[in-house]
Amino acid sequence: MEHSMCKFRVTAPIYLAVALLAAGGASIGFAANASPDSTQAVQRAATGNVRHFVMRTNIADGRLVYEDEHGNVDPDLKVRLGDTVEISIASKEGAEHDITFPDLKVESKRFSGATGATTLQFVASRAGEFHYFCSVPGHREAGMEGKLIVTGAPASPIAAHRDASSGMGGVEPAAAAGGMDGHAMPMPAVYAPAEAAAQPADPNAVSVAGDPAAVPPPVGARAPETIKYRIETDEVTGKLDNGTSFTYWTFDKRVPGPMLRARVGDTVELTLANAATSKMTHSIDLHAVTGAMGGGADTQVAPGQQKTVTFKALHPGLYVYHCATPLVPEHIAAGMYGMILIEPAGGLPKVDKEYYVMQGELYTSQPFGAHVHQQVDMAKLSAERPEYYVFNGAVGSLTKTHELTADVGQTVRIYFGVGGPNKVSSFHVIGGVFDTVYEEGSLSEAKHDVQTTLVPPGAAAIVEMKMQYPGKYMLVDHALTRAGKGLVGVLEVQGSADPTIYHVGSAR
Ligand SMILES: [Cu+2]
Repeated sequence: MEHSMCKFRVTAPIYLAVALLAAGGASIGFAANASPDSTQAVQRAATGNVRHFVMRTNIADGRLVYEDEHGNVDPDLKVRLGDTVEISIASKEGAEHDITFPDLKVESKRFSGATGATTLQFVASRAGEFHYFCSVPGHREAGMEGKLIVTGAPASPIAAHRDASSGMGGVEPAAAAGGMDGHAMPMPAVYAPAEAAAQPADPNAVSVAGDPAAVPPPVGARAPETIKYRIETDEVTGKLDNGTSFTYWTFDKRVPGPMLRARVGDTVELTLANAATSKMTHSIDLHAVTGAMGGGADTQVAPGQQKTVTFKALHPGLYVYHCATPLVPEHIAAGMYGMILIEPAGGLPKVDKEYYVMQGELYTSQPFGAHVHQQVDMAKLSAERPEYYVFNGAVGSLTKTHELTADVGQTVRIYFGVGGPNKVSSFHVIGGVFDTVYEEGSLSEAKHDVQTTLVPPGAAAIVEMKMQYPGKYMLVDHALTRAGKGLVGVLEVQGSADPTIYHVGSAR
């Protein structure tokens, strides 16, 4: 901050007079800080034409973008030095956005489908190329970035006059500008990207830990039919760990989202409803769907809206679903993944217990264990350096909040998947050997007697174990550093111990 202010004094003697005007009654940007004379001041600083741009946000080719009125994506905004730049901008797809010119210290207020269009206005009093982008975390990375190109020479002595003021050394630019014009100029706040101070954990954070026992009943031997599902996307302040909260984006307020279950040949009608309280667009791409980007393109749902797609389950197996709204890995890391099981004709062999477990990782600004409200760190997401690894959404989901249980003699089946978004799991149960593994979620072939099975992001495995000895069996990723970052679960098996299977001491 100190450094940037110094830099500002040396290099930017108020080249840019900024005023922001409200459109349609929406108050925006710096208007709240502007003096009643600010518009007047801008009029004096502006020496060129007023250049009006109508823009909107959209989702195009899997990216979040700005569009101009001709449909150009992330357009170059070309103006001449001294022009007044006026931008009217709206959220076409409904999610919350802004438009920020950090080099010029100009940013709009956040706007969404609910707020309607907003307008910002400023004078281009410095030549050059200046990036604009959306400062909502993840949106710039998802595609919302363009350039303002300011060309030409100063059209009046004002700029030269102001250049001369750069000799004022440590004088505050606002004071300098005010002195020159005899009016207080509206000084933009210093643009502060995501590096805001850590917020305290929210004491009202709710549990999003998915219950591993929340498995729909087996399909059995029935004929194909049409089944209907409705899932709601919700953005909730959830408990990531004791003393740590996080803003989760979820399917049905839990992580993973609900397990769906159908049989091959079924027609599945799926409605995705985005809660009115959401700030983001959300969607669903089911890996069990053939065509249409798994439903991802047709289910982009704005806050307060819903959309329905219908698909036929052509392939049996266990499939991941996830949100497919840019920036997709950001939505997945925030908790937007789940699984759909498509049973083969005749169903799966009967077992005593079925569980639903998914692994994911979180990229937070503060380190693992910090007692704060964790924010997403886009640089760590980009570098694939997570702070947390979790089963079912949160630290302790499968050790404290929920537990997997079985009795000696029972057969346990775990539907295991990796939401990721990035990390492969070496799924292992400490103390157990998988009697059967359906690798990669494929039911075409079973493997037997497996210690650890590899599950990539966006994939699944079905593992089965007949529990033959009591005790605590630990669910882990055998990349065991991750156990210290939250990734551990417990399967508690009760019953009598058979000493021929295991006992302490010498052979009898
Ligand atoms: Cu989403």
